[in-house]
Amino acid sequence: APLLLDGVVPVPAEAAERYRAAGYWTDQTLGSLVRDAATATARPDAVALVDARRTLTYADLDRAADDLAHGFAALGVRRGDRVVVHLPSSVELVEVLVALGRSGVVPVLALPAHRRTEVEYFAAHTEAVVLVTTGAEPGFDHAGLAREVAGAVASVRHVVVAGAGSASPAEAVDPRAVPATPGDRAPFAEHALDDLRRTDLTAARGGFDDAAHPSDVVLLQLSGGTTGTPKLIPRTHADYLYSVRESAAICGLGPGSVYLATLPVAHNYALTSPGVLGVLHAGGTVVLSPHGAPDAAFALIERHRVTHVALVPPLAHVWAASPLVATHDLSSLRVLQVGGAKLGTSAAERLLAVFGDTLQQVFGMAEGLVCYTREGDPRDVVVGTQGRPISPDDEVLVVDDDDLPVGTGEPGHLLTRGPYTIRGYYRAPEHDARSFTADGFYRTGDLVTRDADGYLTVVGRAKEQINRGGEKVAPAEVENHLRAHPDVLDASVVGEPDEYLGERALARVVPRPGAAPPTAVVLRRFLRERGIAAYKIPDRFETVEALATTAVGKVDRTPAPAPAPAGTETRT
Ligand code: J2J
Repeated sequence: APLLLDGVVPVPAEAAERYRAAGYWTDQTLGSLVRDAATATARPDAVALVDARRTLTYADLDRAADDLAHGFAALGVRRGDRVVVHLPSSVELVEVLVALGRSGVVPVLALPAHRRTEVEYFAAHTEAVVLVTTGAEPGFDHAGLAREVAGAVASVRHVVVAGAGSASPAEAVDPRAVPATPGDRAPFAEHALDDLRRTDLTAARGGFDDAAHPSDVVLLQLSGGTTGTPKLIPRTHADYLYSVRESAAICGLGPGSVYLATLPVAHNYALTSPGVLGVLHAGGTVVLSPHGAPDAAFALIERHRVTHVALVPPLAHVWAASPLVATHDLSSLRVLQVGGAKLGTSAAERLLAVFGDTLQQVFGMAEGLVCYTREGDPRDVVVGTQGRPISPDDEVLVVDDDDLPVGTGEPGHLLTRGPYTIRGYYRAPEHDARSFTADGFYRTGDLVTRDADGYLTVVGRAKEQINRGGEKVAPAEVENHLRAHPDVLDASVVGEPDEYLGERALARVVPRPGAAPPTAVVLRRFLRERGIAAYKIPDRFETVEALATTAVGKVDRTPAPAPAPAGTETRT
């Protein structure tokens, strides 16, 4: 039977029945998807994953997932438990996701850029029992962060570190291992990920019996966010994998496909649209790159004969302008996806000119709905729209401020409901009341037009969010951090146009009376020390005497109209 997690809003029974009857929701789980690929395709030796350090076949991945599932079970982690996964794009990230998916444990997907405040919030809000992190990333001490969080959040009993050497293997999978906790903070034990897969040490393997049900929550995705705290998105195996299989088909993935992941794989786009999971479903190969800069990415395309790649607009601009296009053989590329933020028509034209007929626009959201332009679509559709939804049963409404439908081609708020769109966030009932209509439509906060063929064009945004080249920033969250500074009385964060990012963040700061206005350097350092992701730190700071208000006395969040005038303080 399905496991109902508290704090998850289920799809009403009538709709669930319809989605099953239509064949959208199947018995597939994340665990069985990889098992099927490893066996049913009869290609267990095909390469599933490649990163800078390791190459895994489907059989390897299948085995690793089993071993790790047993390892997590040996730690006492059970179906329905939450595990915060804070890993860069890597073979280990995929292994851990499939392992947890197999046993019905629920990963909470932190992004690599997240820092203490965010990771601690995810752990506390979900009452996570394990943190999985890395010891192999230069530049930042992820394991140290995990230890801090584990010490501060009582529910966390284990820290699992990927890429770290096996220090004390005998204790590694013993749930009663000596606490690694200093002082009087909450006790937890630390393990190397590699020790969790050592079958000789998982003699105590018990408890795990391929338990996930297709209606179980497969993972908690991260919302772009509009509020002071990030919202988590519960997706089920059935709804998630429906979107994955259809995405794979729409994007033409098959066993011969090679997908280059340059964006963080923890993000919904690179995971499912069609992303890593789409490729695994299709039996293709995923090449994981730590970043998308042309030198690294083009070399990988050439070496692995990459067929599919997913980009955000700023990266697409860099690719189109790169002189390295001329010196690399990119002829294997068939689909170049751009999504996560609006791609302008002239940028789209430039991509077509440089990369030929490969462009696919992707407009999606971790809450569900994903739209694609399709192979064979007329040029003006590929250039000028963000595609149409995956499913014939994606219900799309374009409405005015009173929720009344507007005409074809008229701009309005995008509302949606369907076989892979959530009905509520995780443990956030008050927020749900604002984000969903009474009959379960998700208010995307996007302003769109829809043409007669159902293609959507994003024309603006009604939600309080800054889309910094695909990275989403909730102004309220950053404002709260700024207000915590002793010399700051008040602050407002707004978007302003940026040639490269599309949009960047401007913080307007009101100093406390009598205090010297804090400089941008001071405020940046302050925000970093608060432990938030670097992409949330405003690009520009302005000191103001008071925040402008609207006629009804609310802070005026109208985006700053013009780019930075010369002489103002900008990025350092
Ligand atoms: C304009 N705005 C876009 C686009 C997303 C595939 C692709 C992207 C995401 C994603 C995703 C846009 N043009 N092409 O999850 O599976 C903005 C919208 C949207 C929000 C969702 C996927 N593509 N956006 O970006 O959850 O405002 O998902 O509501 O991060 O990004 O952000 P996110």
